Amino acid sequence: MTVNEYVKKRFGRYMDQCTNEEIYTALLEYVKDAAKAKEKHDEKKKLYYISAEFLIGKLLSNNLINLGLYDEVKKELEACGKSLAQIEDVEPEPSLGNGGLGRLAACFLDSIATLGLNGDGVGLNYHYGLFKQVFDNNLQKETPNPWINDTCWLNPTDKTYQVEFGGFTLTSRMYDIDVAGYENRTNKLHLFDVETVDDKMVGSDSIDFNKEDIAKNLTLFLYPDDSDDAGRLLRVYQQYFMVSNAAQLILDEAEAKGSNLYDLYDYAVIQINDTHPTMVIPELIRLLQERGMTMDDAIEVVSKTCAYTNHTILAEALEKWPISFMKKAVPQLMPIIRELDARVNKKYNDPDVAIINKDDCVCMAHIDIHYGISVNGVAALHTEILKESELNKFYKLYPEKFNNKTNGITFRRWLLYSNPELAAFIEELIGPGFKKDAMELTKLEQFVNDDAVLEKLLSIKAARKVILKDYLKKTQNINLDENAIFDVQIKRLHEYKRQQLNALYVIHKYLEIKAGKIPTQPITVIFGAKAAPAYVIAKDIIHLILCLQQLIAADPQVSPYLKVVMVENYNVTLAEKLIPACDISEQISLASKEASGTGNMKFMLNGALTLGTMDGANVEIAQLVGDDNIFIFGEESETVIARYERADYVSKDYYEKDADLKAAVDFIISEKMFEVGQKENLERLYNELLNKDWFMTFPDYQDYIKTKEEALAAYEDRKAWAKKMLVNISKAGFFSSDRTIEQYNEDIWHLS
Ligand code: 26Q
Repeated sequence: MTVNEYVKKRFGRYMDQCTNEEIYTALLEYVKDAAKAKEKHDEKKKLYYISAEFLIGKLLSNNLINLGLYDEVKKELEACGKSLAQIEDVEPEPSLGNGGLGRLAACFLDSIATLGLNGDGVGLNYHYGLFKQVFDNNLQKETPNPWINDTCWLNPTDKTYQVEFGGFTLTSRMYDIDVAGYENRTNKLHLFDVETVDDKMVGSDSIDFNKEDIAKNLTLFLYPDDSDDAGRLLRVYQQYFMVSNAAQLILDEAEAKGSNLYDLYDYAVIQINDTHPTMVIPELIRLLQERGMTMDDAIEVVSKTCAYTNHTILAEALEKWPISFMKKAVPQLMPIIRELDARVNKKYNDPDVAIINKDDCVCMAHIDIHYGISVNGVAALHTEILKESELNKFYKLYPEKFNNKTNGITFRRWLLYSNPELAAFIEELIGPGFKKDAMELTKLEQFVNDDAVLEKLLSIKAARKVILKDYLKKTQNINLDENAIFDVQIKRLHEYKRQQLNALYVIHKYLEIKAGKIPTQPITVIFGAKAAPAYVIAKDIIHLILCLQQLIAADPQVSPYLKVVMVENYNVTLAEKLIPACDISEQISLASKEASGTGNMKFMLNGALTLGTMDGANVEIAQLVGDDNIFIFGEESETVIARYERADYVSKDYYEKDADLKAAVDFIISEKMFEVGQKENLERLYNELLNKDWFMTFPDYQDYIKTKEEALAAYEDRKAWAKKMLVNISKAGFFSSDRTIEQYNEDIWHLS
């Protein structure tokens, strides 16, 4: 059936007489049917990728591409006077993730299906996801992001389970979203929910709600505010709800395929995405005992089934839940956790590797490491740091469990969909093979001295800048100058990611221009970032950037040469527009702090050059492209780690010795800034930098300025720049999530 026939069947009219909403609804059915036809149910062993976050983005175009229907649907719509882009605007973007970890899970589902592997995602059906960010008076405000309606990708199923908490029981329901692989099978993302949840607890302009009534609030939001105990406790309820459902599903499916449960690991492998799903381990042990297994056997079976991915080296992000929380929310797990702890203590007698620590908290990662088959980091440097410092004691106990799986991204979304102009040009040069085997991009190297190819690369970039300009004008009333260098930093707002360092550069440049030093080329510094609602300093950094944006835009002496733009509500849809248009990709985390980063890979693939520290996967990007094709600055991870160990960093010393740095920092609390901003926020940020600067922006400041100037100067030699772009694109194949997933399968999952 054609789309038009679907439309006619659903609405009794043909496309040319339908609204975009109606066409979207019909297309949704069309795609769901096409995806269903590619489901498979015959393999014995299945991967369950359990994650509290799946930042899937809009799905319509992605599914059309993967199902091989994109071109024909686009043409059919055009023939009826409709554009696919307009239909796509109807689709809301679910915000079922915070950032990197959630987007990685979504890329992985795409690659798992694309490689034809039997693997499903399991998570939660948050009604409002994360929050929608709005700017008000240069401050971030949070509002709900509803995305579920009658016409969405969720398919209700008949599957329901009982989930018991301390004092009450909830009935769950499973909802499924199809995951269509690229020219391959369809898998599922299973999202669990409770029907008692009350959407009306949330007003339209605030994310406040009563945190006590679990039956009514359990799946309203992703990670609600954790600044108080009620919010933190709610997170424990969410996590247990997720994994209890997952565990019941896994056991049901294994038994249905003939497992006697003693051989569970022949039917299931569970990837635990950070520690958020860790309770699946004690929960499975509990359920296996309920089904008649001894504790010894249950522990042995589960220990052969679960694998853990670590995504962070920030100590404060390693989950530790107070026993008091666990006793209240999930009392039935406590005897099991105590038993797991007792066994560890008996064997190793070392409080550092115990499951329950001296503060009576349950160390979630420790459960995963002792009772799992694998522990992996997400970039080479990250895994080395885990082995050598953060998790060194565990590495000594279980060297064979530790392995690296450098992150990747799906090239379907981050090239074929988001940059069709570049994808088509690559295909013209080296044929279509790179779509299935990303390493074929290396064939582009042969064109590194081909002027016509270099010219074309530049013209594609220029065209993408105009597309971004038009999009931001239309959606956010932002004015961009397409002739400026686009310098982009888009990621969650966190001090370790150091948006504040980039902001200090902006101030430095502003002061230079005011002093009469005019840049040869206009530069636009673009930010996109959400801050956690309770993260005060992160919100102050957003305030600083928004104030700079206003101040500079209003200054005719500066604004022709320097522009600051902070896009509102940065999300996957915006990333898809920003990344193809970027010249300079800002990856400036403090070395040792960013586990991997995945935005860095998306930018590289789209021909942006990295300005970055030797951190996370930047290290591997630098190795691949070579020194001439990347702009590296800043102290290296060993230096940083040693300085933390010595605990002798005094930011004021740097400030007092460097007049340029001092001027930039002082500007934060200048009269000019107070005219556009809030004194309280700006002073708090100033004091934080001057007296703490925990993520060491000052030691890297001068090198950052210098290296950024080098990048801006290099941009002026357009041909040399285009060569660097080409080298970056040609080396990006390694960062395909297809490669990452092949490695997970080869080393950990062993699916056929
Ligand atoms: C922790 C404790 C209590 C509540 C919540 C959390 C929490 C929530 C979200 C901890 C971590 C996250 C998200 C982490 C994340 O996104 N990490 C990123 O993962 C990417 C994929 O591996 C990496 O590329 C990034 O470097 C890493 O920061």
